[in-house]
Amino acid sequence: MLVSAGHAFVAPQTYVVAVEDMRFSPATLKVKRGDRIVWINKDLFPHTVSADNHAFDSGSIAADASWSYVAGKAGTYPYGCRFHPTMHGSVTVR
Ligand SMILES: [Cu+2]
Repeated sequence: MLVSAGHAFVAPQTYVVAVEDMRFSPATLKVKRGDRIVWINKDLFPHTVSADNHAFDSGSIAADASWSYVAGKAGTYPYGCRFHPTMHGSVTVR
């Protein structure tokens, strides 16, 4: 176990968000800076993962494909799918 200045070092984690049935699941996610988030498109048509403030944008994710992003600046990032305006999610970075 790595210890730095008396604080336990917490290794970056990977979180998976399924994109399925026109939904992001889980729709809300809390992560730490440096954590990786992987969106996996389980639908039969493309989706995007596009932050409202343009902090990240996957572009088109084909069926059965995935896209990942490493969380940067702290904050809350609502996002959606540019192809389907009813799809919404949110990532909070601590
Ligand atoms: Cu979509």
